[in-house]
Amino acid sequence: KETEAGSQENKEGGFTPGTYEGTAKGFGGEIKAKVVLSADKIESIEVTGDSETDGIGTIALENLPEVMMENQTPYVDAVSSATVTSNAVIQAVASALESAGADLDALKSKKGSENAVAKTEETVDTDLIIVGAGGAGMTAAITARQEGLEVVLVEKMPMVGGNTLKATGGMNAAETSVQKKLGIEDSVETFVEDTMKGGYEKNNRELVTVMAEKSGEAIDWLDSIGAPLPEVSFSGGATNKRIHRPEGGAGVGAYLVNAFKENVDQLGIPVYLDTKATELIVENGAVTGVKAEGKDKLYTFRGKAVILATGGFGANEEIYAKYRPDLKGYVTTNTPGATGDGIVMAETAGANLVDIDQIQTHPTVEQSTSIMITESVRGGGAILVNKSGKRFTNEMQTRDVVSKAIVDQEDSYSYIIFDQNLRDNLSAIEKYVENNIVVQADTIEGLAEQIQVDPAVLSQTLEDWNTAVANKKDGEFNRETGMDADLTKAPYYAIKVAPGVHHTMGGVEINTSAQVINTEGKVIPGLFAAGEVTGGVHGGNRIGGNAVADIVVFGRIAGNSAVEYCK
Ligand code: FAD
Ligand code: MEZ
Repeated sequence: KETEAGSQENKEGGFTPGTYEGTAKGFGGEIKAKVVLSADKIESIEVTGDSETDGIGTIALENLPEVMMENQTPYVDAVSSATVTSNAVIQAVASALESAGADLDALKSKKGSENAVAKTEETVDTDLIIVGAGGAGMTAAITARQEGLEVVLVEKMPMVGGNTLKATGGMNAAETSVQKKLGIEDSVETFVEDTMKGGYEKNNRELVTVMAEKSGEAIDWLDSIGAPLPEVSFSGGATNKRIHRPEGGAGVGAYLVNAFKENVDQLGIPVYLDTKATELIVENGAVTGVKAEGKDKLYTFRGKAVILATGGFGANEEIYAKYRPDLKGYVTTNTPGATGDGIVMAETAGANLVDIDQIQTHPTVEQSTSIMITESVRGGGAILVNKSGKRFTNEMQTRDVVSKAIVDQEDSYSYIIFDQNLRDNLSAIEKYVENNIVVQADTIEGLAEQIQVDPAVLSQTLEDWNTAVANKKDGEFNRETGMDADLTKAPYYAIKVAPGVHHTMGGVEINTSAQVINTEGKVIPGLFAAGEVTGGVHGGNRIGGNAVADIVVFGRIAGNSAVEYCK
């Protein structure tokens, strides 16, 4: 514990020995962290839940060195399951360490110096280095390897997937073989115009056009690698049914990541996990490699080209609150790895940044767990009501508009209401039930009582809504999509929601070949980028379903462009 001014190096250890406890709200209940400290190290961390949150588990002792500091928040990367890398676990451990008086910054630098002493150096020679094993990175890797390049993937987390793993609603694509089969009329032009309108025309139209034009073949490519998306629904801001998802309404992200990883493994692409890229190597103006820090090694990856696929910075409050101070204190839907490292590395190598202040909130996030309630629930027919039990907006507008509508309600929250029929058709909902964030009742009145709204008002709201669905006319708010099914099949469900930080639209400037552009408007030789690390596609507001389209389309383009460049 560094209590007074003075240098940390003068101290042996750094803790006051003892057992310290911290708590945080999460998983519908309370998370407790018990941290045992000796003078110079953390001996153990145990994270448990109460009756509501039972089964959180214990973090293994051998993983303790992995208590890292990200943005001055301890991030327990020992916990690799998506459910428990929740902010609640992180906050509980942080609060225990803080009650021990531990200086989190000092702990970070202490760990850094410990690592530096222990680490050996290794140089890896290859053709193409891809930083970030999320959706864009793995798509690019598969594409480039299929064309014969030697490829390595460098991933700072202990698992692949990034934010892609959390994607739920689906992937937008127009004029697809799937839409044709289902008799859905749509066009590339409408896709472009919806995206430009949703992004307040701030988007780079050339990039948007490429995404829309190549989205149909991207759906076929996914099919060819074992990841068909055979169902199509509505997302906010889309004129037509365009968001493609797995059978049964399962979350799209985990499904795609599984398929990507299988292909990566089959193609023999090495994945360096727990390996954080720290710097791009630039020689004679061209990018030729990456420096990275692994658990016990310092790597120099040397090649002919680099693709940055490091995602956005939606988990980095320090950065997003700098651009959007109003978002300080918001929960985030993002994984802890979304800290914007690639943007910083690219900028250091001369890249131009675009739309960096454009940050999106998702309107329906359960606040104690940061679990996002997919837009597909509204696309499938759910409504939003305020604490009086009344609808207050067209739920299918773009997410910036719906987020604002929720924030403008008394106490700035809303309930999303749906029925058994909707649950039956959208298996993504089961995760919400498993996490105890769903209130359920056999009647609407019973549901109203549980969420403490006037039963007569909620019943009238549902009756009016079901009439609007039957007449295909929402006189109150002019909703036109997501009205295929009424809400009449018991049991009825409600989840309390409010907005959370969700997507960072800005990033590294690229051209339509996914080449990175410098501040003088010229291509940086050897450097490509794809996915949320880039800016330009989504402009001032991303349409739901467009990020997965972006990562698959531009992941493939980046892979192919790198192949051409390397050859
Ligand atoms: P990521 O998938 O985030 O991958 C980036 C990877 O880079 C990560 O694994 C990260 O750990 C790694 N990395 C970062 N820095 C370094 C470094 N220094 N060294 C090595 N590795 C590094 N979009 C849709 O279109 N449809 C949806 O249904 C949808 N649902 C979503 C639901 C949630 C809860 C969230 C958070 C997002 C959702 N999105 C959705 C958005 C979409 O998932 C993301 O924008 C997209 O998946 C980003 O993909 P990516 O490959 O660019 O980045
Ligand atoms: O694109 C998204 O972020 C999206 C569709 C999220 C969701 O609501 O499922």
